[in-house]
Amino acid sequence: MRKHCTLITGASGEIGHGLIAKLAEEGDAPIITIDLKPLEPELADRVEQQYLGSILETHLLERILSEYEVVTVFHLAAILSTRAEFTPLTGHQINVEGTLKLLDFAQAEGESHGRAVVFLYPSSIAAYGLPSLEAKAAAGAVRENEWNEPTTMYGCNKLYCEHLGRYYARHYKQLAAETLSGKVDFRAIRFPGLISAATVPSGGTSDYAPEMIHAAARGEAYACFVRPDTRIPFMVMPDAVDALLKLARAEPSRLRQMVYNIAAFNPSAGEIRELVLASFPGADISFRPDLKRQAIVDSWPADVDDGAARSDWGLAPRYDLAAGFGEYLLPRIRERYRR
Ligand code: AKB
Repeated sequence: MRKHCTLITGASGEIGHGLIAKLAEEGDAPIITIDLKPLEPELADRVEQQYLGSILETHLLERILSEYEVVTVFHLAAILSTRAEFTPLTGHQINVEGTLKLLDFAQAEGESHGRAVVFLYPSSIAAYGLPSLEAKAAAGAVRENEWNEPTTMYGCNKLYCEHLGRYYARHYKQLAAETLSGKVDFRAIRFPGLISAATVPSGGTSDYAPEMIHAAARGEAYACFVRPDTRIPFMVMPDAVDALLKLARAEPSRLRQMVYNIAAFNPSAGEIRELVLASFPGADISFRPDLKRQAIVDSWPADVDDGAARSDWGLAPRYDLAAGFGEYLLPRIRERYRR
């Protein structure tokens, strides 16, 4: 008999870090992971099996299919927005072809064990594309179906994969004699910029916020690559992980859509600097905008309407900006760099 489990791809990345800790603590099902990089030893102890390799390797997925009955997939593996602009074809390969492989894997699992596999997909505010600062200011809190014209490869990949997820869930092989759809229960969250005390991101364009905070805590100078007035939504990692788990566990009948915005606060880069200075008074934080990365962040909304997530599956971030800094980031980051 194959064993029930939860599969996490891209497990050694930022979200994986928090997710493994929380899932292992709750102990619902054994966790198996796929990543190119091994997990840190402390996390490795909490998973049943690590598969080292790429999500594009068919033999890895086939091995998992033969050994495990995967009940839930958290498909976190991705190449983020800045990195994908330097290597768009690789970005497309990992972000789109990789997701297609995982959706196909989930379909095969669902067909073999007869129940829908819950497939959690972290999409992004990068799925939006506002054409100008005027449009961004006028748009306010954008809804899921507005401004879906991303300017980055990563944003295009995320938006398209949301459609692929919907296809697998509702329309897969619609001309076949028997109904094959319904074996993938696709659920996506459009994440804002994320800030973790445990990890520093790399390859993203919302990275200026976590980079600024971590640099100050390490006593290093930081030149922020966007203007002080730049504003996008953010959330701290524990709330991001809670949101993923809440959506994963939501009753299907409550979900009126497949893709949900979420956010917790939306400070400007200047406001983040002020907060960091209040905690690290000597911090050397300046602004040296990189016009090209700035243009990407300017195309993302200043705020998102996450009313659907709140009413359908109870999104309720615990941390606003002040609590995120005071109760989560600062104590944990101070502790981290004191060691
Ligand atoms: C990035 O900056 O690429 C990501 C994102 C906003 O999805 N953090």
